[in-house]
Order: sequence, then structure tokens, then C-alpha cells
Amino acid sequence: MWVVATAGHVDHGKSTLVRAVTGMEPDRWAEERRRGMTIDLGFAWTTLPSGGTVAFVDVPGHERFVPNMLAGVGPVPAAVVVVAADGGWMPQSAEHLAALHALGVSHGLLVVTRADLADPGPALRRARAELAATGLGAVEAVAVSAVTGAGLPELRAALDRLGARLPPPVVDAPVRLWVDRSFTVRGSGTVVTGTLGAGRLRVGDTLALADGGEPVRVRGLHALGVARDEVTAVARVAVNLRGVSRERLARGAALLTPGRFHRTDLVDVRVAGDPVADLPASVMLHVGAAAVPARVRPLGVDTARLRLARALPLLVGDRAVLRDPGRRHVAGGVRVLDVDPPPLARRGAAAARTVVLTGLDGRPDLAGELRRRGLVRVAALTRMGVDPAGVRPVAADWLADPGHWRRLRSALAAEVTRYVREHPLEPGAPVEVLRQRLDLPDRVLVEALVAAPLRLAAGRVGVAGAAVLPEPVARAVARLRADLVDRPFRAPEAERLTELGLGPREIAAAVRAGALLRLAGSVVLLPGAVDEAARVLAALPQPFTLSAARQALDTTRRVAVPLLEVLDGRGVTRRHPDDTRSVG
Ligand SMILES: Nc1nc2c(ncn2[C@@H]2O[C@H](COP(=O)(O)OP(=O)(O)OP(=O)(O)O)[C@@H](O)[C@H]2O)c(=O)[nH]1
Ligand SMILES: [Mg+2]
Repeated sequence: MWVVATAGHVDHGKSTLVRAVTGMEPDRWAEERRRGMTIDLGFAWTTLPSGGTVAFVDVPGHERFVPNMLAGVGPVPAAVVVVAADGGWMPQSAEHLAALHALGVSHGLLVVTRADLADPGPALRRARAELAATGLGAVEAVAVSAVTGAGLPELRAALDRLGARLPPPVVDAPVRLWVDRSFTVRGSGTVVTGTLGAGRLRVGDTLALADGGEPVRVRGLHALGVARDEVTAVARVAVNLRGVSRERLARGAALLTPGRFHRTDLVDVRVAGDPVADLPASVMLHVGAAAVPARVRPLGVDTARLRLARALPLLVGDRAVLRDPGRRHVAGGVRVLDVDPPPLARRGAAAARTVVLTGLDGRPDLAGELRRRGLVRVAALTRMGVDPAGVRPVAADWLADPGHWRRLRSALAAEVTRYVREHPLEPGAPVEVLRQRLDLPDRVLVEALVAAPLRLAAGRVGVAGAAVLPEPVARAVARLRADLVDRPFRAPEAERLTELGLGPREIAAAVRAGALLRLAGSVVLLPGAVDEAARVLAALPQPFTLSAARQALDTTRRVAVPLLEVLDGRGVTRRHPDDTRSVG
């Protein structure tokens, strides 16, 4: 199925044309039929000679109903521009065309209607020239009369060719269904309709309401009036929802694949059309089927920041229309450049931002996003409409700009060095402290930044082999070394340690720095003591007892027991079942 919207001035024969082609009545309301005028969107469809199906979104042409027109064309990729042979190019011909251009609609047909009432030539030539100057470019044109039926077969063939030219839909994309109609069906509950531009819907799917994010279950699906288990884009679709009132789903609401869209009330955009300096401070932003008041803050000649009255699920690259409701005038087409822009609080921030925006074109750009953001989560990028594939996360689901990551790495080294200098008795800087000092959003990033000679152990980052003892501790160790010169296995008693000022923290620091060897608790020797003990014990008759070892080492049981255990552990000594030991 393909979906096309009509466009054109009031009374130029859009609905009559849709009726003639489809045999269905697009004007749904009694009031529309009474007044002979379309007020709201109409829907009709037909099968073409190729067997393909075309669904029309028929829009009102009257100036007052342009917002309804915009809700209809917003999500639709192709248009049939209608001009009456006897009416010619009129204000809403121009305004509708401006809207199609703003939305980036690049596929369509030109139909000159009421060809039985006047020569279609002049209207056709003028309209063709107008379309050629827009994104629609050179389109096929057909003159028809709904009264005589002339041109209708040609129109159906042209619709077939149009369908064949449309780009294939992206069916594995996340769903963003803009609601253009909602109603209640007795016994079924709430039903919404919309144009499914991409993705796929299935009965039983859970979707999220764009406004609030709460989940809703798809209870039933219809496409072109037929119940379906699954509908793939592009399609007109009616969705029956469980557990949500119709009021929550007025036109402009959206149903989303959960977790795949970023809701934002702040966007930076490029504006084509009027210079941004000429835009009123308040405009209406029309995107999808939504219309939201927006405050404009110009940032440069053709870029601006929009503050929306309500958050919308927008993606980088989205197209929208800015309309001045006061002057009833399409003021410009919008291309979304950034859906998560930085605040402009600091002096000079706006000027700097203007420079950044000048370089953006609304095409999702992974390297550029990383450069601008430094660090960003995979899911956050996906929700902005930027495909994160091709870049490996630096930690968990974090992506980093390579330059930024290098700078963080050296900043981490500097912070660790500083911390260790300020806290010489601690075995390094706590990860959380470093996270705060580097202003990082997640501790896993600190851990991932650790590289030699930095070392991560027990939640702290230290410098391997670079522990420098504070002056008083180094002095105390030197005095201890003097104590141990003659009797290297006489570990200092508690009183001596106190005298030297070596408490548990100082001992731990000296052990980490490699200045002392800890056998157990506060039993410490010099680092060379183990090798020395191995030599002494090797000279004993083998095997030897604990007592013999103690005497040979000239020490006490307090030292000999843990020292032998350390030697056992290192494989220097072997312990026999009778508790004697041998070296080797
Ligand atoms: N003679 C003749 N009359 C036509 C033709 N097409 C439409 N009309 C008449 O033109 C009038 C307007 O037609 P509509 O189809 O309602 O026009 P519209 O463009 O849908 O108007 P809005 O939806 O209000 O913008 C109606 O009276 C139609 O009967 C045609 O090909 N020939
Ligand atoms: Mg109509």
C-alpha cells in the first residue's frame, strides 16, 4: 500500500477527485456534505491496475483549516497537488505547496481538475512551474474531469507509476505513529488512526504513549477496513488500544516503540524560508500530526532554538512546518538538527552554538555527535535518531569521542597523582572521588580510563610502583632498618612500633611502598628477610623443627610461625606430616 495526501486550494475538486478514483466518500461529516466543503481529514482507498493499493488522505483546502491539512500531510511521503482548470493558482495552492516543500515531500503528481469547465493548459503550466521550484520538482501531470470521467484512467496509471517510484519503506524501523483521529468503538474501546510511515505493528505489541511514556497494548489492528494481525509500513492503520482513554490520544499524540525515542521540548533547527530574525517570537510547530506552540530563539541567520509548549518524540533530521497562526502563513520549513541541545547559560554560549549549528545539516552523524557530546550512551544516540553501529563502547554502553577519551585519560592520571600526593597513606584515589573530580556520569568510565602505570584495586586507582612514603614514615622505616641490621628476624614489638610512630595506616603504606614486609598483622620485617631466611634454613640439617628454625633465625615464635608459613606459601620450604620442614 502507498499513502498519498491531496493538496490544493478550497473547492478545486480534491474530494471529488478522490471520490471519483476510489468510489469512497472522503468527507465523513454531515456538516462537510451539507456545506460542500472539507473541514477535517478524509480517508479513502482503491486498488490500481497494477494490483497495488493507494490510500488517500484527503485534506481541506480552506484557509481556516490549514492546521488540519498539515496534520494530514505531516507523516505522508507523497502528494497529489490539485489545481482547478477554471480556478488557477490560488493562495492555498501556494500555501499547501510551501508546506509540502517544508516537509520535504519529494514525490507527487499534479492533477488539473474541472477540465470540463476550462482549458486546463494555463493552470497546468503555472502549477508545473510552481512545483518545479520545490522539492517535488518535475512531476507527472494529468488533466481530469470528475464529471465526464476524462483523464481518470490516465490518473490511475500515473498513480501506479508514482507508487513504483516511492522509496521502499523501512519495515524494521521503530514505530512512531502520529495519531490523526481517535474514537471509541462500543465494546472495543479506544481506536486511533494514523499513517504508519515506517516499522511494523502487531496485535499484542506494547507501545508507549509519547505523552507520558506509559505502555499501551495493541488489542486489534485494521488496515483499509480489514482486521489484521500485523501491518507493515507504509500503511493507513487503525489501532485498537487496551487501557487508555480516548482523551489521552487526541490528534497529535503519538504511539512509539518503547525506549526508542527521545521526548524533548527543546530543539535546535535549521529554518528554510523566512530568515529566522523575521520569525515571530511565537509560532506553531507542525510535525507529524502534531501542532505545538513554540518560542523561537534565533541562533544565526537560518538556525534557531525552539522551546516547545509540550515535549514531542523528535529525531535528528525530522522535518516540520513553522506557521504563523496570526498571519496564517507558512513561515518556514524546519529540519531538526539536535533534539538534546546544550543549555546556553554561559556568556558566549549562544555565539558558540551558532557556529556549531552552521556545520549541521540534520543528517544523523555519529562522529559529529560524539565530538560534540564527548561521552554518550548508545541508547541515548539511538533515541535521537543516530545509528551508533560501528563504534565500540569504551565501557558498558558508553561511547566516547577518541580525542575526548585521550584527554580524560591524562586528566585521570593527573588527578590520581594529585590525590596520592595529598593522601600519601592511602592506597590510591577512590573511584567515586575521581568520578566527581573529572565530572563523569558513571563510575565504569573511571575504571575504563585506568591504564598503566595506573592500577585499579579495591575501588581505588593508584600508581603502580610509584608509592612514595611521606617523610615521617620513611624516617621511621629507616630507624627500623637500623634496628634489624644485626638481628633481621627480630620483628619490632608493639611498643617499638608506637615509639617509631608506625601505626596500622603507616605500616600499610610502608608495606604498599615495598619498604616493609608484612608476615601477619603488625609482624613486619624488611623486604629481604624471606630470601635471607631461606639461606639460613637451607644450612640446617634437613628436615628441621620449628624450634630449630627459630633458634637458627634468632627470633621468637611470634615471628618464626608466620615466617615459615610465608616460606611454605612460596614453595621455599615444605612441611611434613610430623610438622618438621625441609628446604626445597
Ligand atoms: N464540473 C466539474 N465540477 C467539479 C469537478 N471536480 C469537482 N467539481 C465540483 O467542484 C466543487 C468543489 O469540489 P470539492 O471536491 O468539494 O473540492 P475540494 O477541493 O475538496 O474542496 P475543499 O475540500 O473544501 O478544499 C464541487 O461542487 C464539485 O462538484 C470536475 O471535474 N468538473
Ligand atoms: Mg474536499
